[in-house]
Amino acid sequence: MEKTNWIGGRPTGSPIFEPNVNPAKLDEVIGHYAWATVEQAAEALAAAREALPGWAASNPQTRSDILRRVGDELHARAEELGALLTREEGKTLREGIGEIRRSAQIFHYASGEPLRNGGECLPGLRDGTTTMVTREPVGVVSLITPWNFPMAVPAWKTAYALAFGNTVVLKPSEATPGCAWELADILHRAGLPAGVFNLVMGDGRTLGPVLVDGADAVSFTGSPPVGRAILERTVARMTKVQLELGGKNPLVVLDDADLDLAADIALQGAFHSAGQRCTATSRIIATRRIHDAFVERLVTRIRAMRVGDPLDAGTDMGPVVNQPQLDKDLRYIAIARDDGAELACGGQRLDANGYFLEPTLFIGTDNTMRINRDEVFGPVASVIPADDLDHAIAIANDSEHALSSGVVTQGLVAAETFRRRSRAGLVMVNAPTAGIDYHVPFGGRSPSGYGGREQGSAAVEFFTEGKTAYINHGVTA
Ligand code: UN1
Repeated sequence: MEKTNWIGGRPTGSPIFEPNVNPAKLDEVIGHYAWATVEQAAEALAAAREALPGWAASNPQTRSDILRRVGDELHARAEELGALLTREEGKTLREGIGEIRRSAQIFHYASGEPLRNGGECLPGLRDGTTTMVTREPVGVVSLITPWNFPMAVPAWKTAYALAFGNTVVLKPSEATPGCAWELADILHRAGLPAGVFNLVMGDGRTLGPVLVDGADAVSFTGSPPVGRAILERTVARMTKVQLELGGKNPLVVLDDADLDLAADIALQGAFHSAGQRCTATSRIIATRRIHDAFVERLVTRIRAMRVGDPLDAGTDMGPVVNQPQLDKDLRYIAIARDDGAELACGGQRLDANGYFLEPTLFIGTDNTMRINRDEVFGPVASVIPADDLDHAIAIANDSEHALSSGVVTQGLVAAETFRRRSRAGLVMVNAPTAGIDYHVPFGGRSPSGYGGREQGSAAVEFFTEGKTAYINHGVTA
């Protein structure tokens, strides 16, 4: 099965087609996907540029209807597309279907934005004048998305970009082009005019510079080094840029926590989706009094996890996404042991016909160890002991990352103290650090995030430009 790019409303082939391989069954090829050339990326930008005036001026009802239809189709096909997502990315089928449903909800929510996109009207300070503050599309936007949420991240960037009248070139991760291709297909059948949305699949190093240089705005979710390279290019051209980068997310478990709840929350945050979420829990900070009892509960739960084919209903954790990621996970497991961390469970690769790794927990770690500094992006977490709330907050905030954080406590004062003092963009109280709602702003503080939050009420900031008008109509009565 060959899947092409979408440029100017047309399926467009390429000299290069690459296989998309199931990380749970390495002999299973899901399809062959066209890798766009640099020239094709430029053509996609040109098509988006040509389509911009028409789409920017389109009736809000037209935009709303198209986005709603996209959401409807995603809902209707959630099981089928969830299975595709699972086969290309490796998260469990329940998570895959959940991600498609979430993407549908994102399109439905965003379908209201064209109608809600109001402004402000204020009296001018000179007699007989009024000022109006309105919003306009930014223009052509390049959206560059990661493999770990192959439908949800393309959905939440694309839905808002289109809602506010921008035209789009989307480049999904080369590891998971399947969901983005389906999204492109659905968008076109939902009635999107040619060129409003373009899909170029392939290698980021080749296509990235063209896509970044040719856009009016760039929204990227992915690794910190790539984010920094994009930032430098966009700053030089004064292009609007939004980056969602790494996390090293702490979960604090306090003396008064419900320890079963804490263990459930830690397990979900650290190991669901095989830990491959920028919001995943990787540093579990437990106060000394409950440390051993908490670790015992967590280890029991980890040992009970069934790792295997993510399409099987009984599976709790699938494979990691590919060989480089598996290598990185194993490298960090070795580094942690070398640095003196104690392996509480896991640590081994499983079945060689897929990239399966045991869920892995280290104890006896401190916050200076590399396992607690660098983002691993796999099913690997560690426990750091702390004296009390103040000490735990100091450890939680001592990181180069500031995306998500969590606290487990039954105390209102401790929870509110943590909420205020945590230096993260997201704070979870008695809830996992990962797993977000689609209707509220999402993102981290620098350097985990840059250029404003995504989704909910925040999306309008990035995907529009403001205009302030002064109107001298002369009417004072
Ligand atoms: C979630 O925690 O549900 O790449 C979403 C990521 C984030 C999305 C996290 N952009 O993991």
